Amino acid sequence: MNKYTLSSDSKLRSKDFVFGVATSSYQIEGGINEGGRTPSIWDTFCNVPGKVDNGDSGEIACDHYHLWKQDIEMIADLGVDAYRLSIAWPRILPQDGVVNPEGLKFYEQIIDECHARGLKVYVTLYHWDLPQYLEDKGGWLNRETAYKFAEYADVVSAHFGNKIDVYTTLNEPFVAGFLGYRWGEHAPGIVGEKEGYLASHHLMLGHGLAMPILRENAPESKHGVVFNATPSYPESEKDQAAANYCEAENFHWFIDPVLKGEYPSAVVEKRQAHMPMILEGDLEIMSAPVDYIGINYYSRSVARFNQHNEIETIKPEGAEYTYIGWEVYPQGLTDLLVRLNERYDNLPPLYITENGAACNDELRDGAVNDTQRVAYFQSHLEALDNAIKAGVRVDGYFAWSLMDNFEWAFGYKQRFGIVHVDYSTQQRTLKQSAIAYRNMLLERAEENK
Ligand code: IFM
Repeated sequence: MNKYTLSSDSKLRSKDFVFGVATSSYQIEGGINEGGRTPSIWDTFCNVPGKVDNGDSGEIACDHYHLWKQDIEMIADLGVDAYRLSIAWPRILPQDGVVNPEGLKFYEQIIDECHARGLKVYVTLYHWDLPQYLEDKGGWLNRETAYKFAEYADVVSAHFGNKIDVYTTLNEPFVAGFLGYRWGEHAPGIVGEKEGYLASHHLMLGHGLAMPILRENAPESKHGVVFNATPSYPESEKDQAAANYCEAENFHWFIDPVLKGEYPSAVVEKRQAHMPMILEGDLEIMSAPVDYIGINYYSRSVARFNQHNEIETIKPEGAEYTYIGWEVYPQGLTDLLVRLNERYDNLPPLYITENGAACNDELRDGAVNDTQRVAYFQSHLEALDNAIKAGVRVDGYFAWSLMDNFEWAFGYKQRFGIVHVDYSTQQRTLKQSAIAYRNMLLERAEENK
């Protein structure tokens, strides 16, 4: 397929709908010891044997620290409207309270180059690279880190102001809180039920503390937060409560404080012994109004009660899976968006801030014919359009990811890029999925002339 096709009445054809590509700092930058940056928890974690496949790390990654200019040219050539990136906290504040002008300059030149090429800039402040000096004081288990995050948000937004078109406080607090501090699969590798809930409470508190600061410093920009959300389905009718609980714990726990000013009662009851200390006023801070919510969607989960009446998730037989082992389930995107719209009366406009697939790509004769990924994007764009037609307001869509990069605990083996990266030469090659994206966007631009 040379081009994703949009139906003649597709809402995605509108010139106001934002199409973009997304990346994050630790996954692409490299240059970990350059420009005054100090270590983040991911540098430390990657050095622990056995934590990351193949002993990989973000030390060099896509060398975007040096190749940023050509990468932005490549993004602009795709014909997208926007680029979603993240800022590495330890580049901006390499020591507690010390601002690094070189770090600010690095991002400033990227933002300027994007604007010069007509791209809007969506910046995430926290995509998991917490400065190690804060982890040494307890990281997200320490309430103080939420206040440190607000200080960091202040430094960035005071410097850039309205120049950043869209600010995101956190990317996927579920992953940062639960994979990092509950299950130990991500940095800093802490395992503990109480710890997971405490860290996630402090993450959301940090989000809430940052919101008024961002608004003050960048009154014309938009401000919000990004969640990963996996809709759950019951294996059979008797498992409906299991599926409901999975959604409550995996994403209502994070979104409800923002949109309802409370934690979901199902989780509070079931995890009573592990609830964090919630101070008076915390939920009020966390529920500061947001201009948008970003949703990262990849797949669904299927839940059931096992013989001990415990909830477990299963992998349905006969379903299609990507190389990373995630089920391809486009209907889940429609269902998820419709469910969110039904659950929250005050749902702000949404963006799909990430969607994509990790496939077993092969570069042959200078081309990557990533048919599974192409089909994945086509079906998910249709699923998104169906949700919009069903009444959900979604203002944009970002493909994850611009290019292959450091896929956290999976290292470089899992490739999510629409652009192939040869890590030995840093050569970038547009995969068929990128070409199809570009052709769709070219056609849309023609139509909207
Ligand atoms: O690569 C990640 C990204 O950093 C956050 N969302 C999910 C992606 C795929 O795992």
